[in-house]
Amino acid sequence: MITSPAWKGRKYAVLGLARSGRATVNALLAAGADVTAWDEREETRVAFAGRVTLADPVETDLTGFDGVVVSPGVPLNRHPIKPHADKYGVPVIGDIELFAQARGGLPPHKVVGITGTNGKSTTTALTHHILKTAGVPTTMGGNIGLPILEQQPLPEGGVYVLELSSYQIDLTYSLDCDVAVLLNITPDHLDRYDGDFAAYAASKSRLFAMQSEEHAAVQENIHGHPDDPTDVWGPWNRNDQERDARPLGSQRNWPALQGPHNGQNAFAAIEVAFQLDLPEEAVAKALRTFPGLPHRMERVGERGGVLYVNDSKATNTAAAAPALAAFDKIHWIVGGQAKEPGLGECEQHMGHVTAAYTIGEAGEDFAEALTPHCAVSRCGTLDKAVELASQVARAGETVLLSPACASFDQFRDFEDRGETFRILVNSLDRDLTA
Ligand code: UMA
Repeated sequence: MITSPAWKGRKYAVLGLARSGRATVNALLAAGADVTAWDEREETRVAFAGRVTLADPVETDLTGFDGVVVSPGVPLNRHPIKPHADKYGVPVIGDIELFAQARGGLPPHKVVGITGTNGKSTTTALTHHILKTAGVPTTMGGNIGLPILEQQPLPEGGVYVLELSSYQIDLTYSLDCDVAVLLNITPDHLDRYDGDFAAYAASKSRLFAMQSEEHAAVQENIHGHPDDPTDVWGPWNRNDQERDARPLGSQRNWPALQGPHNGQNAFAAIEVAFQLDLPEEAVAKALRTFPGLPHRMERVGERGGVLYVNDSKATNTAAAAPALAAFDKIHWIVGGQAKEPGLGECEQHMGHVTAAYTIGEAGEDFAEALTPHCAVSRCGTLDKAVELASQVARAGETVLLSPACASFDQFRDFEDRGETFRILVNSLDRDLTA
């Protein structure tokens, strides 16, 4: 656990008690802080009874509090906590800000912060894998699902790799990343920014504004504001050095990093590695051996020359498009709970799709939209789709689960859907080699 003597005797309110809130409470209590905690769900907050004062900070007199630590999932633009805390002059912060405050007490280390609309988790995991391959002590945390305060402190010379969402950056004020990365920025999460893309982009730009002058900023393929690309990003573009990445080999030899989007993720991680002076051979080896993330273009097996790929994390058409771009002769399993009508960004890659197998609530709508492009089978469920696709697909072709939809109509979540796909593939009649 990461904690700080600076919090001893201080008074904090913690709002939201899921992954990041739980880690926050544990770190603050370990430091000897006085903690008031709350979650709107009773079944969540009762687990903390006896360890903290259970009270809703919105209804608490915050005089004498040193901070309100809010979970990233609490919508700051609508929730009354921010105006309430402002009345008492109490800062509203997140667990990443607490980590920033704890840094002074940790052995000398570096922090890499990675943000962007898409590709954050892959780039974070790849950067972590490169550091490990180079023998550098490293840990990853943040939006990737691992609260940073729950991780073990690193020995001297270690590098913390943080995946940061705009929600987390909004709650952070003093994180000076040694290397900060912006992958891309396209409209997303606009409900949290009152529909204002510039406000969302400005949130991400704060990661760079917090850096001291001598620290490095890496920016890939930035899509600026549609009306004025220079509006938010102009002043922050300090990534002006050309690098020769050729000694690292070709993307063709990086199996878990196929497709143009992964090319961008890989080059961002390579740039971080250059900034951290990591040896080229280690970087080259790491790119070849990166296993990828579960449910993201994850190769789950090969049977009779047919590759099976789990991309269950693709819960909208924009997220499914990279997988369609990355493979050829695809047998595409698609459908679930649709986020938008039509094929969206997938349409431009239909030349790669040999046949489609539709499932879930949106199956019929997809079947109609796909009929002009390829052979379509209305399968309804994932088990039927895998069964049929495995019969139809020929050697050299790919069976791809990239549903372009949420999973909640038929599965607990996208992970459950991906695991079910893995089990179905593994139970196909011949042995598979991943
Ligand atoms: N809650 C309240 N009041 C509210 C709203 C929520 O009490 O008004 C409570 C909920 O009842 C719940 C808790 O707050 O118990 C939820 O907090 P949370 O949603 O922040 O959940 P965590 O488990 O702490 O997860 C957070 C991040 N969640 C979000 O940003 C929504 C996780 O990112 C992150 O991995 C985790 O911290 C560890 O750092 C997830 C995510 O969906 C993966 N991120 C978004 C994305 O990637 O698109 C940004």
